[in-house]
Amino acid sequence: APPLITLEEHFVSGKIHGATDRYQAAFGELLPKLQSLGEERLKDMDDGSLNLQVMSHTPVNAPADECRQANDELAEACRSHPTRFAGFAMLPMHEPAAAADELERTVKQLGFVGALVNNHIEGTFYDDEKFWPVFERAVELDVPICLHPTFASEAMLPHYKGNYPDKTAFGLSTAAWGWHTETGLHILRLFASGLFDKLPSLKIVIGHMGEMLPFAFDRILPMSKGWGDRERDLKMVWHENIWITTSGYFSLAPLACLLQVSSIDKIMYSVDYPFSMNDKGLAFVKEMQGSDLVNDEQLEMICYKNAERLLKVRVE
Ligand code: GRE
Ligand code: ZN
Repeated sequence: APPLITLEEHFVSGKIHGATDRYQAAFGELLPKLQSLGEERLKDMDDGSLNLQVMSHTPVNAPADECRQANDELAEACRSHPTRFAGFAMLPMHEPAAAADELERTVKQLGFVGALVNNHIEGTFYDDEKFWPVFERAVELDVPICLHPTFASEAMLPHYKGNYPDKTAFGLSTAAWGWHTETGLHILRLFASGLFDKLPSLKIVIGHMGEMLPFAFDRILPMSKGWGDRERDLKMVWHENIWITTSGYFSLAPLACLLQVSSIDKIMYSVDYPFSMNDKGLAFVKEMQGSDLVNDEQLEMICYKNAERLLKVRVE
């Protein structure tokens, strides 16, 4: 297989209040992997023939000082293993001015390659202009912002509750459905708000084979023409501003759909470690390689070349 870069790979920092407890409760057996910024993580990377992992914190809304501390901790790990680790910043999005400044600090002083932000703050999405200074700063710094699913707000939770146990509702509100539909919705909201007219070179990354948007694209597109007086239509924005990773998905059917609606230079491999494992990712890379969906050159773009260009990194 070609060299591999992954971009949705998580850790949990002891500096973030409540984060360890939350992940202990929900994903206890994964906690050692989430906490590892060294040996165990590197071993798992080797198991998946993974060259470079871009790390980010798991979804938690944290105050600015805790974000700074977690980012410093991540930067230290990246300094210790500069050829294996890179960082996406954790930002206090509820304080947009501080979030923009922290993005700048982490990129300029810590060498981070962008940020990964939660999909919403208790149900408030970033089509609200108060958040746009963060996107403006990302454009100035020429780094991407990854929109990552986060836990449903209190107001959204009843939407997932039904005639089944709460554990089922939790699954429905997270990785089985809600995380992805809500992140797909967010991309459409950002488009409809005119954000991409204001910032035509903004770079947004989404995971999970496009958060359900590729499958629905041909139904959404004609309707989206009525969403305000946009300079570029949704299709142009999709091709020019949105990068998509394969994180958490390891099958050819969604990839085939993604390839049909997207530009090959916007598709990037990722795993979503440790919620998915790197060896499973490697098996999928080999499956892609053996399929007739992509040729060798396209596979290289997906595996590392597109990420190298977007993040301005090189694999060794
Ligand atoms: C993720 O960040 O993608 C994630 C979690 C928790 C469980 C599963 C998962 O944060 O994919
Ligand atoms: Zn993730």
